[in-house]
Amino acid sequence: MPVLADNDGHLTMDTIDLRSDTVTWPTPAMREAMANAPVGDDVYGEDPTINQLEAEAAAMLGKEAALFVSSGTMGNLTAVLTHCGRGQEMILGDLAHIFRYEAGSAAAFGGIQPHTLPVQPDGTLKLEDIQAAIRGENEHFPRTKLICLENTQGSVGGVPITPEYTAQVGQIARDNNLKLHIDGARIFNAAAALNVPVQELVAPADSVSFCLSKGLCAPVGSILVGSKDFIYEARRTRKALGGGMRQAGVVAAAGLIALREMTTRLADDHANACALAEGLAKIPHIEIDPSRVRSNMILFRFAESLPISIEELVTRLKNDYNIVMGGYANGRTEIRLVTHYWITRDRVDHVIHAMRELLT
Ligand code: TLP
Repeated sequence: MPVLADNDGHLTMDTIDLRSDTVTWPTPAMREAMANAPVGDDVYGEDPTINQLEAEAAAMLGKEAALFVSSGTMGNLTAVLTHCGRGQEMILGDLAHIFRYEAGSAAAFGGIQPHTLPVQPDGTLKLEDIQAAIRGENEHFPRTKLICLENTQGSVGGVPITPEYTAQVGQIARDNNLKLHIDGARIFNAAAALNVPVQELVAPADSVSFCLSKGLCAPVGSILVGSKDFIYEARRTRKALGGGMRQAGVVAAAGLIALREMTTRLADDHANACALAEGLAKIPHIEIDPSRVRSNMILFRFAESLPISIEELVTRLKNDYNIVMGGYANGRTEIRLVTHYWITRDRVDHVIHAMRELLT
């Protein structure tokens, strides 16, 4: 996600940082848990905090096993490399994070060919497109192995994907002997937005990766879940990628708090995103449809009538109001703002106030 302006590297806890939920600081409870975490060597399987985190994560997602990885990108890459061999194909959206923002890692490290389909405004891939993209057996064709969905779908504005749709894609996968992976970086946001248990959202998937380090506030880490056999293989893949960690219980301790305490409060972030969008909609030169806000993301445009350049506006927001604003989404046509734990309602009000002062 390209950023609008470089910050000077001096962001403080007072800064209102709307660029992403990846910017969230760990909470005081997380820092304390990290300091006191029991640890061991996780490559030997001996870190009690990691083992606890993996067990709780698997149970929460309704899968047999889990693997702690360093990032969402590593979770997705580990999954894709475990499911697919060289020269094989994965079907995924043309706006998928795996396709757009993961440095071509599946191609670079796995020789895996992406077969992209247009992401619809509701975040889905058309079922008929998926069906048509699956290759038949023919020596000319790559073999299709995997379908990837993203939930919430980031590039269309954090749209949650329903369990009904996911079940339909899961059925197509099973009928064609394919695997289904969900990039669930924000799967708990999706569950909160749809008000359904997270297990239901991911039940049709063979693997799911989700991030502890976004709206859940942990400083580092993601989790990959799936069957015992899949996670056994994924552990080898992670090792091959250099992702085997040692006394990483220090960071997993924050992950446990993320899972236990932060997954239940995400509706607050969604309500704040709605309030922010509604406030911005009343300000001149801003084009926004608040009804598009479905989770913790807001996409909007500045009108051509904007009296100052976007770069100048961003600089003034930072210098005069301590607000760090978004990145471009969708090829510089829209700007993205993301709410999270540190964007409280009074901070939302401050952002609306600042924008109104600068634009009227
Ligand atoms: N997304 C980041 C940027 O990379 C764009 C953000 O600010 O939203 N899947 C999805 C759907 C993601 O949004 C992200 C991060 C990832 C995977 C990768 O996670 P990390 O950054 O931990 O590798």
